[in-house]
Amino acid sequence: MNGSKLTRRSFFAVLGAAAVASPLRVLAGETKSGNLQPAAGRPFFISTWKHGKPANEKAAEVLAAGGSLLDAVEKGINTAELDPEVMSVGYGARPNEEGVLQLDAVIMDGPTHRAGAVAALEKISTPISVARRVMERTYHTVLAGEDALRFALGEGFEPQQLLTPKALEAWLKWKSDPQRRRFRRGDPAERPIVRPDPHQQRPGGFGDDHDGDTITMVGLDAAGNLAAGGSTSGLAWKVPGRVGDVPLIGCGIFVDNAVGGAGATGDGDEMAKFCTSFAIVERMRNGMDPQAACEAVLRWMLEVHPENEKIEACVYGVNKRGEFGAASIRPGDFTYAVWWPGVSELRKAKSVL
Ligand code: SD4
Repeated sequence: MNGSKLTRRSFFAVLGAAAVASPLRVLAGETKSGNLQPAAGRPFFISTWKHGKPANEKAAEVLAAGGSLLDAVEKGINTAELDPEVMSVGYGARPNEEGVLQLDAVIMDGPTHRAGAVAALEKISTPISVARRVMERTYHTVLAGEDALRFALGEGFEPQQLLTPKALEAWLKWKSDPQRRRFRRGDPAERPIVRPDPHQQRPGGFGDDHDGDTITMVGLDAAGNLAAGGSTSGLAWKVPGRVGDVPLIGCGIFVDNAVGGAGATGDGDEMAKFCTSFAIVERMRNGMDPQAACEAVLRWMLEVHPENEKIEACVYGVNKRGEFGAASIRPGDFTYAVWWPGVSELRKAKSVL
């Protein structure tokens, strides 16, 4: 056991050193759209936003230390959940319109094609870990609300206050804005859409800063197996009980171990209607490269709802060979992180507009 860990570690170290020492092209090919791709047979992680970089690095570390790919995805995403500066995931995220944090998370395992998710979970800082328990310790796929919390407590998770002073301050500011208060609960007729309207806000329809929203991650190990996960507080100031795209299997993330995986971030209320991650994997199954598949799904969203030109919709896909692509609808929207031995970096996705 120890011997195999050492072998794996040194294998990564050699690859890492080679990647740093050689021109990237020696180790990486290019897709038609110009995205560098890692060669097959090496681990690879891709995650959303700048907090995806430390998450990928943690995932790679867990895998190199002998953890499973699921461990890697879970622990990688835990880094964003536990970082109070990431105000859209886990501890310290922005609450719903009542000032309560309700979190969504999901995990999916390629080899067994099993998945687990939690929706509108309160008081638990690491919802992806609860999602994993749902997958591994129940027959079910998604648990929601109070009963998801009851399940988590039964599994030994500690309840805690997730609202940090910084998030409380942001919520109080939002709440005291007369323009926004009009749309609070109790006046549903005046609430055609939760404020801030994600169609109007830029940057940060999902909060006040940008380059940091939901985390979704797809991981590929050296054997070509896939796993994926996601965690989010969803839309800031959302209507209580709102469930976004992240915990809906095939929307926030999806993997098919024979084909590849995909993940999404952005306006989940709109993206969920297109099962974006599943749609990308299906296009890859039918022969598209990941970049073309991502762009095709976003173009489909625009064809069906032309007003989607205003929304933040960001996606990525990776196939079993480790080729990857990423795209957003609007220019400049999407920063994502990639990791493979010797490389850990942020990239800007192409837009379809
Ligand atoms: C949601 N898709 O709950 C998430 C939000 C998000 O970047 O991804 N923000 O709608």
